Amino acid sequence: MKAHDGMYIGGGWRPAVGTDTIAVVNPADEQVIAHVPAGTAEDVDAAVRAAREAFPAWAATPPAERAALLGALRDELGRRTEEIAETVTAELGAPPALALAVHASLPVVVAGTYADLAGSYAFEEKLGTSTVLMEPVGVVGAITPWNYPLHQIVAKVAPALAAGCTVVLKPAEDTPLTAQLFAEAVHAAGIPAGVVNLVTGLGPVAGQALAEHDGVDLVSFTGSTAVGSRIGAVAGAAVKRVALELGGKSANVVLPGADLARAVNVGIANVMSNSGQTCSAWTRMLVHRDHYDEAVALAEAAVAKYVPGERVGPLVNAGQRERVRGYIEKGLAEGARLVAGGPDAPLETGYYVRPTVLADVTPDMTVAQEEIFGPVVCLMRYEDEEDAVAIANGTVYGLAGAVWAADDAEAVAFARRMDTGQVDINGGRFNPLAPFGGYKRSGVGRELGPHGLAEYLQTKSLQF
Ligand code: TXE
Repeated sequence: MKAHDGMYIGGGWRPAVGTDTIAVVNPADEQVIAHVPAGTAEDVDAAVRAAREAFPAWAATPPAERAALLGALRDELGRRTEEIAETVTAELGAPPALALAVHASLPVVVAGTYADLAGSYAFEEKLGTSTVLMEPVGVVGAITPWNYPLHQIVAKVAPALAAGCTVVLKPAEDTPLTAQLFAEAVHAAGIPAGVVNLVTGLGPVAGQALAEHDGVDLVSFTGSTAVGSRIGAVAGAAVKRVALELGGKSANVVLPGADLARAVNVGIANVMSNSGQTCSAWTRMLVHRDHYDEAVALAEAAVAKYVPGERVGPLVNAGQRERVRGYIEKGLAEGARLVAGGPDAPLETGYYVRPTVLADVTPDMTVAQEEIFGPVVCLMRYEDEEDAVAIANGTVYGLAGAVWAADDAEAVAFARRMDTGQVDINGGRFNPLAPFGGYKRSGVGRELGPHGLAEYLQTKSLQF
């Protein structure tokens, strides 16, 4: 597969400082498809310098011009959707239909919202006798994961650019090729040199150097809670702004009176999509005891449609596959009942895991508490609404969730009691303007829409 052998810094591809490379593997057949340079602290330093140099002019660029350039970026991404989809399929293993419909297309929509917002956002407001200016924070260090290789990048870079910040991006080591395509689109869109810079590399080397760099004013990180908490500590010590989008253990709450078949089918589809590698996935399905057995039967039938190698892709790497299989084994050892799937490998090659339904999961089990990040749904039984609220809120996470009820008002009343950042009401619908982010240990800050833009601004009040 096509790959650049350098870093995109200061508006061009330049050679990496070191000679180490990272092998990019196709998780569906375990073959090496490309190599990219493994960035060092020196590469990160060069990129941060370029971003610092570009910052004053970019911050002073009128919002309407930034909006036009973001519109050009949206168009360039739109022109490349097929190439992006093929690349995501190759390095993440996403089935082609999902790669095109979600991985390649969603970022075009998100870039478009920021093209619009850059032009319409109120960067200045009057409050009594004062004028409040919303100014860009400065240089952003963006560290992204592999699960939605392009979306995670665009959800950080587009609002940062709309705000007037410049960026150094360190994408996940599993999916650097999509990040290189993004840099190509940035270049083709005519975004000025140094405004967006890309350093590929390993988390503990390039990622850490970026998070610790004095020239970075804000670190925006999406990934594991363990690494996020370390980045938060580093940023806190340096009194640097930080945004963290971390793990989840979202509850899909089915209230009595809801359309049970729809709730179960959509709930299973939600977790199976992207092989369960979605931080907001509704991994715990909570059903009232009167409807529980029917829900288990519906879940068993629904999951049968998800065939590994067809509708369900592999996990991103062998480590993630082993982790997920380990969780399935642990769930069974702790007393969960296997309804479908299991820990054994469904195919001889590729990092596949069987789409799995675990029933009779109780809140004290490891599988009810920890993020599995695979195609595994836990069915839990509740006695009454109080019990459902306690179970839904009974983890350290609070990223997303869903409520199904006889009508929206009843679902909303329940959603108000959930300690979580986003709730889909009777199915829900993706809205790129709606803020996305965590309560509790799911993170700090919000992405998407105007709230996502505000993360990259700092306020100055002028007193008259
Ligand atoms: O994440 P890491 P991993 C969760 C999910 C998954 C688990 C582990 O539960 O099973 O995390 O995945 C960079 N300093 N999520 O190991 O390591 C790394 O290079 C700076 C949830 O892949 O957190 C990559 O770019 N950066 C999730 C990014 O952090 C470091 C998405 C994420 O990798 C670093 C992915 C360091 N010391 C995993 N160490 C979500 N919230 O969507 C690593 N990185």
